[in-house]
This record gives sequence, C-alpha cells and structure tokens, in this order.
Amino acid sequence: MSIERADVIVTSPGRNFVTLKITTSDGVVGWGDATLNGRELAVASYLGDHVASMLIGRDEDRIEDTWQYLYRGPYWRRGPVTMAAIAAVDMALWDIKAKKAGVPLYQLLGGASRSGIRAYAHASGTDYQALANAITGYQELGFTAVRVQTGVPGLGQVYGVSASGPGVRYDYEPAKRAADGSAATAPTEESWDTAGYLAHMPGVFERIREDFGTGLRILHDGHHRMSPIEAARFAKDIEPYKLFWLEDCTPGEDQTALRLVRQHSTTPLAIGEVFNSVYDYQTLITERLIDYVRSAVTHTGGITAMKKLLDFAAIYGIRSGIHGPTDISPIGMAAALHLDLAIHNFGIQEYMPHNEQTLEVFQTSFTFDDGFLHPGEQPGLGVELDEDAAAAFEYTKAYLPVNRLTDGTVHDW
Ligand code: EZ4
Ligand code: CO
Repeated sequence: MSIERADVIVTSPGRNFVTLKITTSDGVVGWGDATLNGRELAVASYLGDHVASMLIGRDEDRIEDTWQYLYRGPYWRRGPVTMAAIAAVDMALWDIKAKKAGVPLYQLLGGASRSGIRAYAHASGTDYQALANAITGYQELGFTAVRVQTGVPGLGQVYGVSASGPGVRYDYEPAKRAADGSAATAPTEESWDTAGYLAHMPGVFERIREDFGTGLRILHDGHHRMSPIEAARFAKDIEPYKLFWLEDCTPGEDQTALRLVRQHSTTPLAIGEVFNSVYDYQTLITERLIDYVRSAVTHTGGITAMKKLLDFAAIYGIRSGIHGPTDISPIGMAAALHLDLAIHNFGIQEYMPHNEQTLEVFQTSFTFDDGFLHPGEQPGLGVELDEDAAAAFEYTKAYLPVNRLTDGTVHDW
C-alpha cells in the first residue's frame, strides 16, 4: 500500500483554514492541519506546488522517514511555512496509521496518562467588571484556569481583548477581514503603550485574587511586547498574585532575554507559539528559562516533532502548554489533545471553541466536560473534513493587526 493522492483544501468558515488530505491506495484518508494565520496561501502553495508530488507512491506507514525526507531533503530547513507543511503531512500519516490500527491516536503514543486534559479559556473585557463577568462565565462552564486580558486605560482596542462585551464568545485572535467581511487589503493598526500596560496590570491581578481567591489558575499573555528589562520588572511586580504562567513576555527570537527575567522573579514563564523547531528552545530548555512549551502541533512539524520536543522538555521538568487558538483547525486541535493525553509532562491546554460554521466543515469527536477536554475514542485523530461544506466557504484574505506605539513607531506584536 502507498500514498495515492495528496490534496490541499483551503476553506474559510469565518476564518481561513488549510487542510491536507492524504488518501492511500486502499482508500484510507488522513487529515492534517497546515493553517498559518494570515499567511495561509503560502503553506497551501508549499504543500500543493512542492510537497504533494513527493508523497505519491510513498509507504504511508513510514512516518519518521517521511518527516526526515521533508525536513532534511529540501536543503531549506525550519521556518513557519515549511514546518506547518511538514506538520500537516505528519498529522495525516498518524491519522492513517491509527485508523488502520483501529485505535484513537493516543493509544499509539503510549496510551492515556490521565483521564482528562485540563483546559484554559480566554477571559477578557475592556474594563475590570467585564473581565470579572467573563471569568465567572467560564467558571460556570467548569473551567479552573483562565487567561486574562484586559484593556489599558488610554488605549483603544487591545489585541486579545473581546470588544463585543462580557463573556461573549469571539473568534478573536484574529486575522481580520475587511470590515464588511470581504478580503482585507492590509492589516488594521492598533496603538500600544507599554508603560501604561505595566502600570495597570498588577492591580488587575490583585483584584482577581481578591474576588476569585487563590484556587483559580490565572494565565496572562504579554504578546511579545516587553523589552527584557520591562518583562523582568513586570514578572517581579506580579509575583504576589502567583500566576500559573506569564506567556510571551519578550520577543520570541531572543532566547537569552529570558535569563534576565528569570534572574528577577519566580513567575512561571511560557513561550513558543511562534516557534517552529526544537532548536528555538535549545537554550530555553537546557538553561531552564521556561516552565511551559507553547508550540502548536500545526506549527512545529507535527506530532513526531512535538513528541520529541516535549520529551526533551520533560528531562528538565518543563511541561506542555500546547497552543490552541481558533486559528488552529479542529484537526490541529485534535492532534494536540492526543499528545496531551499521552505524554507524562502535560501542563495545560489552551481551548477556544470554534464557531458553528467551522464545526460544520470539521466534524469532531473531541469533548469538553466540566473543565476537561478528551480526544474521544474514534480511530485516528477523530476529525473528518466535509469537503462539500468546506467548498461553500471561499478563501478570504485576512491579516493580523499591526501594533504601533503611541508615537507611531511599529512595535512588537
Ligand atoms: O494570538 O494564534 O495564546 N494565544 C495567542 C493566539 C495568537 C494567534 C495568532 O495567530 O496568543 O491566540
Ligand atoms: Co499567546
């Protein structure tokens, strides 16, 4: 048996998703997620124009060999486009292998290490009351962990904060279409002021601890916006509120920045959603500069690469915090859940439910119940794409927003 077809499917049920469909000569279908938010067609081309023909005729069971063939073979290594493409192939091959074995994928990864996967939700609000209402809403759904993001006095719309009102679900963390829903031609711009943010946030965490007690796991995302010394000061200032993690406090490409943050605080650190290779973590892991690995399976070379990365992290007592925003398709989310269930050094899983249209296109079997996710027992990844439903949603160009400081300087994202 061998790979007979490799097809790339681009669909836009509210937001853009890129999916790889691999079909074997005896008709087994595997699915992989290759979505790179705001740069979707680059991966679709990488897969469709360069990778698909290399797959035809290969033995679908040779997952490690295929991974190395696609990583080492082309000379150009790493980068988000390449690694999202490799991830999609890898996920699809694991999906096929588990379907052929008749077991949910996590069984091939060593079986379940836990009964459920603790998830965190995105609670946000432009002001404290809206944020508190959102936290309460998520607690009522069973969540024991929330990422909290809020507006900064004097700034307008802030990335990661729902503008639509307390507790309202949102497909946020956008790449944004134009205001009328048609294709965008350029990103929107938001303004940012780090000094205002640093002055405001510690008081927000203080109020959350007063109102919600010590049991709530509080996470916060700095979106790479602080300089090393600003991040060190911030991590130290918020130490009394005992965050579960502070995410992306500094720009991700500068690994040694986190040495400075570590020297000054014991606030746990998470980073990696923009990383795509184990080498992005080499210093961070070996020097124990982080506590959680934030990579997405979709952006870090798939299940094969993530398993190795997380095993490497485990040796240093570092846990998983796999990226799970709505720009990861349900296929990428399912891949994360099978890993989460199987690995020993699981930390927490980000969870933003997809909208109804997305769930019409991607039929999922994973579940959320009282704060915990589970990948389900369907053979394979447990997600099937409905090609007719997908065809109804045409690709619509969208961009992540650009940040400028209040003096107009382009700032970190
Ligand atoms: O903004 O995935 O922690 N989660 C995040 C994400 C990112 C988007 C960017 O594509 O920061 O929601
Ligand atoms: Co983030």
